[in-house]
Amino acid sequence: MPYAGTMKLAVRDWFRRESQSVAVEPRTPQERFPLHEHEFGEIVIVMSGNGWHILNEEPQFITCGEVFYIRPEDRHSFEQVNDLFLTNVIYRPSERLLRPDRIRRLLEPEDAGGRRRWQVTDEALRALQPLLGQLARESASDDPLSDVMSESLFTQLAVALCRHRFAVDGDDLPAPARLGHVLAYLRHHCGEDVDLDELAHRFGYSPRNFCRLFREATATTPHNYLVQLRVSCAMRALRATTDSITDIAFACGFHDSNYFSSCFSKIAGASPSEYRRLFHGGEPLVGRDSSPAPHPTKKSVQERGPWAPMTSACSMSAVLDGPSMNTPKPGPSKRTRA
Ligand code: RM4
Ligand code: NI
Repeated sequence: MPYAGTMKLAVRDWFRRESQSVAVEPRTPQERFPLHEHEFGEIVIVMSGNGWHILNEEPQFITCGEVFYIRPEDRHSFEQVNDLFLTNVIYRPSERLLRPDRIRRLLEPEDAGGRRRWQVTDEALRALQPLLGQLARESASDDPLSDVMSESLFTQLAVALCRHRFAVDGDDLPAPARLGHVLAYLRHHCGEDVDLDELAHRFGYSPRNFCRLFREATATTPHNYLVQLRVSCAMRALRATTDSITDIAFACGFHDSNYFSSCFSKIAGASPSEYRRLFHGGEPLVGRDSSPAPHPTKKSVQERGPWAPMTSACSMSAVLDGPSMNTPKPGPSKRTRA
């Protein structure tokens, strides 16, 4: 059994009492966290920064505004985190407001087609802060009434997320979400040539402002974000197809397979062919670090400092050097997406 021995986070370690069904776990920042599943459900809201989230074997490069609904049976881990600030809202069904059918209807309405990865706009993220703050305070309180209050706030949160979320890989974004538009555009078009200066201009940013605001929110540069997206696209293709590595490099927006291999190895800790081999040998991962991920410990919510700020300090780590991705390279002509 490939998953025998996966760590399971237990209700008794993460909830304060039997009657509690919602708790908030701010991660400021989220450290690397090994593969695990839970006895409870989890809403992960990415407040700022970036990192690799492996969800049911699929590596995803994530950044601010993304929202995940993690089911108890899902397995996930966080790797290569870079100022990644999250708010985790963990929940389990109760006899009161949060009956299982109700949770399901709120978090996974039928018209959502089973999607669990979403994005909310920067505006919506800001608007959610007071609600998340109140939920954090209530769920940390000893007052028994706060259990019901937390459930009710959770319901509000679920509705607010439902109203404001949009598909992470879609093109139809609400108007005020400028940075969200840019992130979604990059996710959607990372296999194509992307001119970042032109993109900034199109969304009304000056080139300098664009880089600064982008880095404040995501802890990385637009260029590096694009590289990481292209590598995650390549990881998917290496796992799901038998296409040649060169074809995959081109289909994922690289113009030079050596440059692709070097970016890939830096991020994945394995060359593309090794990665493919390891995956088919049952060892999928990203950034196989020599140091083991720290074993997680439960710290109580009160021990943790104030509420996560919206933006983290601007960190420039993880900027990959290499030729600019939007300059056409000599060599084989660009192929179309596989
Ligand atoms: C961890 C990590 C896990 C989450 C627990 C509650 O730091 O974010 O995904 O399940 O907290
Ligand atoms: Ni988790």
